[in-house]
Amino acid sequence: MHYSEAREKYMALGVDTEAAIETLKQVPVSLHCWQGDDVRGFDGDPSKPLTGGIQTTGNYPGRARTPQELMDDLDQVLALIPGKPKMNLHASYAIFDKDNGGWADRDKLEPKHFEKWVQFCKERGLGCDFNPTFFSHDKCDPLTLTSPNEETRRFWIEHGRACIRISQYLAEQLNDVCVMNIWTGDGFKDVPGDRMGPRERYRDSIDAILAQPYDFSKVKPCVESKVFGIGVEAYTAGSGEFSLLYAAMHKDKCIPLMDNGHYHPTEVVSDKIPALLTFFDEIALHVTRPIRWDSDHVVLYDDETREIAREIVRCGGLDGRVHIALDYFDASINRISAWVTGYRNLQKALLFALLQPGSLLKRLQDEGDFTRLMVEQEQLKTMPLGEVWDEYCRRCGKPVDGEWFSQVMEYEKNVLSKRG
Ligand code: RNT
Ligand code: ZN
Repeated sequence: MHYSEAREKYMALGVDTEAAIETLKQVPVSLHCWQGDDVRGFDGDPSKPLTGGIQTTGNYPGRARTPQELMDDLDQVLALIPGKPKMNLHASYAIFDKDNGGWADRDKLEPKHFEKWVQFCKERGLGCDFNPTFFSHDKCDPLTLTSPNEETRRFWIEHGRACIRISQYLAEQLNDVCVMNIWTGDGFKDVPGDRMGPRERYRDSIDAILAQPYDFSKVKPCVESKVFGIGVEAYTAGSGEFSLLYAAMHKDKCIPLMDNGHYHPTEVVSDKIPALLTFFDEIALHVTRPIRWDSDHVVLYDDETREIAREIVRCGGLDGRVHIALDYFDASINRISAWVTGYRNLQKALLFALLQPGSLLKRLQDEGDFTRLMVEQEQLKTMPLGEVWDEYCRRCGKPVDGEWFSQVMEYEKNVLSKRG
């Protein structure tokens, strides 16, 4: 089947594939830098393990070990993904060199440590999101923003404030919104003796971070919740209620962030999107794939990814109300392929969502015609999405499915396999 036939088929449903393609080209989706090096960053000892309730598994060869290697890998990814990517950096990816005074601790980070990233983004026409890094560092005691030790807590507040200044710099330099996500893994392995103290300190710490001036139309601090992490199974300070309420009580300066790996297994973020958008002007998402826990597997073109995309689209999320980012890290397969697969799958899910006859489905529901609603929704699953997807990739100047993997293998052979 050709694209033109697929277009006709969708037209018969009242769906305009041309409009869907044009819309999707303009939807920013954040590409997380941390898939390329297993979340290690450049500011610490690379031989030390990740700490703070997140973990990567696997040791596939070819991990990026330097800023240059990571940028080279990102260029491979960028060549193979359609749409409008923007970068997503963690503070631990600061680039230190002789020209900018060498290594600096996290409380002393400055915009100059991200100058090379700004250059990278400018040359490629990308915006950039940012994240303070409250994990994998000596000053985690192991708590950070919730620590009862004032010196520790101060250090991490200063880190957060430095990151606000860096986010403001990124937004200004790249003339684009910078979403700055606050996530800490602070919590306890076993039954706590005090659940409220850490949460009060967390609240006060976020207050202190957000007291650093920034332009809220350009810098969007957010608070990411989590149900539990490895090693902190019994209690997480930044729980769902805590984070959502913090954002709700501070709507003039921050927004909530939902990561779909951070809830109980039968809860779905797709359903939470309209719930939050009923009250918030803007929300942020981390799209990932949890298997049994927050395992951060590569995003697939699966039911929940499609449902998340459908809610983003039909709740008007593409008009800047939903900030979309990817968040997964698989070290057991080729990392470029992992990056590209997840990014393309999210794009595909968004295209699927844009090709839904929204007003028909809404009308059937409002009229109580649930029989036909089910039938229509099921039929949509076998509409010729693939033809529209291929056309979208071509119009973005990017390879269609079946054309990109050999390029990744070529790069693995010539570059990745030669890394020690
Ligand atoms: C961890 C959170 C957080 C991290 C990144 C690296 O559970 O999802 O967003 O994955 O900041
Ligand atoms: Zn996340």
